[in-house]
Amino acid sequence: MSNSKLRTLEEFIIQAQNRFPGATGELSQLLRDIGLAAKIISREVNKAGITNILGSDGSVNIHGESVKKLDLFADQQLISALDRSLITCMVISEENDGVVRLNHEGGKYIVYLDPLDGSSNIDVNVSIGSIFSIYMRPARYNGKLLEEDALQPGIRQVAAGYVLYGSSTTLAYTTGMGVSLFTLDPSIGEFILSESNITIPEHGKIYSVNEGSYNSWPEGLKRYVKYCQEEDPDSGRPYKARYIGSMVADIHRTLIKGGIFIYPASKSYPTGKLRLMYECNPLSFIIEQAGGMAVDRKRRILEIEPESIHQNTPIYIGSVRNVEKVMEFLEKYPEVPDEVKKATKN
Ligand code: AHM
Ligand code: MG
Repeated sequence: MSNSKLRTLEEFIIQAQNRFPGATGELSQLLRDIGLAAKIISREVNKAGITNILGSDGSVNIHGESVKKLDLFADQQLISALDRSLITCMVISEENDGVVRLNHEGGKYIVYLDPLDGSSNIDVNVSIGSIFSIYMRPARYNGKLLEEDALQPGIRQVAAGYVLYGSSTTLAYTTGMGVSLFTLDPSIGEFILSESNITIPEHGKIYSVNEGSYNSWPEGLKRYVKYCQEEDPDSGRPYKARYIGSMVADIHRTLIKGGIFIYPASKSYPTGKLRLMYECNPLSFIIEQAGGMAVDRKRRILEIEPESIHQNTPIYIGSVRNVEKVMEFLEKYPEVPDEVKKATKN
């Protein structure tokens, strides 16, 4: 491709905005702010080892996990980028217990962030990512901003995406009209469009789940994973097992190659481990926009009515045929650990 045909993230966003004559440009600005913060985080992730920013800063986040220095750096960069442009009124981040009210109370948007997902992988130089999810703030007669304004189902996201800091830095986002993928060219410091309207294969030959937890899974999942491992050349089985332990990286591979990623409700995590609002909703929006599917077992992830900003959910996400198959197993073998029964009151 000649350079004249390269499209930067900025150009792409502005061209997309120009297709809507009435657009105010605020969402475009917000996406550009996230793109800028992502470049700064990417630079810091790449030099983490040499600047001694790597490692735990000694504090513990609200979920009791030790916080790595880079988590805090990413959190600060993203929040201050959003604060500067006065479009966002409130941010909810994995690194902050309560909601963070920004300086512009009148801002139109509420943003959820997982500033650095997969942080246990930082120290070992394995891919990590940032995730974002954007909602419109609901209109209220008195204009007051309430914490409950942030509790909206994923189906109401106006945009969502992720940045993967891997062998290259990749940004994927959707505003509900397909998924676009950009790659950071470090020589010019710009995200360049790699692909628009990405589609996930309808069926994939990779399953991705932490098999160390096998004994604490629901029966249907145990049977499904055995099915993935059985030999059946006609359907391409045995499937490959791949599990990075960074959801962004596992979902990015699933988006490109197809297959399924699973984090179930289990004995150890009776309501699932992953967070609905800043991990599962945005990544489900991306996967659905690419033609895939994401459910918690009984419901579409995007239709779950949230009760709290940090709540967990089980997730089965990926190519439609793989997700449908695991659902068949879960229906046929409905037994779940007692802990899961108790937590879900059924
Ligand atoms: P984090 O946000 O604290 O990094 O935790 C979320 C991560 C996901 O990226 C990943 O899919 C999952 O935790 C891995 O969990 P486990 O080690 O239990 O398999
Ligand atoms: Mg996370």
